[in-house]
Formats: sequence, structure tokens, C-alpha cells
Amino acid sequence: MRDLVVIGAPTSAGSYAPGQEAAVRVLRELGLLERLRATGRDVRDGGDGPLQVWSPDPGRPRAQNLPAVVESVTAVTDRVAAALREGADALVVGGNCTIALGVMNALTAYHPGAGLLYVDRHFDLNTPRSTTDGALDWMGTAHALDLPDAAEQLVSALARRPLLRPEHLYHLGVEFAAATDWEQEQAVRLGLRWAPHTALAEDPAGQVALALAALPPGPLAVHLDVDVLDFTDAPLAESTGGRNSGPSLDSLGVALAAACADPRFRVLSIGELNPARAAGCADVMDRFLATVAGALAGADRSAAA
Ligand SMILES: [Mn+2]
Repeated sequence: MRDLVVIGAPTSAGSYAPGQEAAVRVLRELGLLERLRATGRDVRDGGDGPLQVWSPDPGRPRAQNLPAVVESVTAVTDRVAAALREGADALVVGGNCTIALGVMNALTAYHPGAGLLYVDRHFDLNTPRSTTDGALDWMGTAHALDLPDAAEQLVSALARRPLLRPEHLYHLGVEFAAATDWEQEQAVRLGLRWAPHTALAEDPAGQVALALAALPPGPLAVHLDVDVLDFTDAPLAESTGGRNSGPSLDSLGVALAAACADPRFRVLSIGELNPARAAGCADVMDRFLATVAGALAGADRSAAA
């Protein structure tokens, strides 16, 4: 099994409020690296990108804290690229879902045919024009696909345009009704492949198998926004909208284990985890750590570098 490099992206610059910048620090304190090592893998600490705590950006209201988001994406890119050069897999702990841009920036440079399994309640296809809230954390795939009205400073920081084409991407766990009109239109126009959060909850193994069959033969990244989880089972996400819908943590674990065991797998990234959400629920962070460690322990030992 390849070594694993753990990389932090302690940023909430693209958020609605602070919180996600603390996720990697809290998970480290709860024994993230030790839990991963206990699965038998050689685990190295790849360090963290810049600490960025959200504050409102009235000077750029539709793309708040854009320079900080670009800086964070670039830091993830550099650290994931270094891990891949060393022949290792990577775990990136955000931070915002924009970390997936950094992951794919590095992975597509390593292999242009890389694919992305995007496990999220949202498409993240918004642009500074399609939503008034100005939070870049649900605009990432719009920038990867270089959609109209994406923020030029972020798109131009990526290694190629577009960074991804629709056939490189599969969305798993989408709540279609939670998408903006623009996102729904783009998903149809681009022919994006996606499966709903209800299907992921009911048949995690089957839905991951369908997604993996649809993704390209090149190396694979898996991105998890913890907002896909049923918030009643596992209150971890910045967004509290997932109450009583979406997969339980156990069901998500089945999906993640299957995805990370695929021979193409190289990088798992985790976004939008706000530790404050779990403050009243003593075991949920520990259950989450066990889920992540279990998924990464299952990677195929026979996989070629
Ligand atoms: Mn989301």
C-alpha cells in the first residue's frame, strides 16, 4: 500500500462564517494521524496551508475573500503535488470545498485524465453572478469547469482551462431541490452525471459502483462535503440543512470505503466540517475519524503507482 500524506487546509475564507478553519486542528488533536497509522499505513504529515478565518468582504461582496481562496487553493496544489511526486496518496482536510480545486490542479498535472468523485449535497456550480451570498465554498466546480461568470482570478490560478470537463466528474449525494436555478440549468446543459442523496442513503455500495464505472480510467480523487450526511445522525457540517435526509455516517462509510479501495484512488479531500456543530454530541467526531481511517485502510494494496 502506498504511503499517505496528510495535508491541512485550515481556511474558512470561502464560508458564510468562521468554523471550518478549525477542522484540521481539532481532528489532529483527536488523533487523526495516529488513527490512520493504526490501519497499518505509513503516514506522513504534509503540513498545513495558511490559516484563514472568515470575515465579511464588503469590497468584493459577490466573491468574498477571493485572494485568500486562491492562496489556499494554491497551497493545497503544491502540497498534493509534492505527495504525488513522492509516490504517496494524500488526505486533504479542509477548510472549504474549494480544496478540491487544489487537489485536481495537482492530480491533473500528474495525469491529465484524472477523475473526481464529488460527494456533496450540492453541485457547487454557482458563480458570483448566480447567487447573491458571495460564498465561494459552493462555487468550486463552476470554476473547475470554467463556467461563464466564474471569478477570473480563481480560474486563471488553475493549471488548465477548463481544469475539468464534465466527463471527469461525477456528483454523488445531490439534493437537487437545494440547487439554485442556475445550477440546475448547468447540470442539464453540461450533461453532468449525478445521483441523489436519497439513493446514496439507500444503496451506498451500488451508487458508488455506478459512479466508479462512469469515471475515467485515470487516477481518482474523492471529495467529501460532510453536508451530504444526515445532520441528525452526524452533525458535522457548516450547513445544517441535512436534517433527516441523506446517508448516515455508517452508510457514508460504506461509500467512502468502496471509492477509496478503487485501484485508481489517490486523494481524499474533506470539506465544510465545522467542529462547533459536534460540540454537544460527544462521539460524532470520533465516529467520523473511524470512518475516514476505515476508508483509507481499504485502499487496494495491489494498485500500481
Ligand atoms: Mn455542499
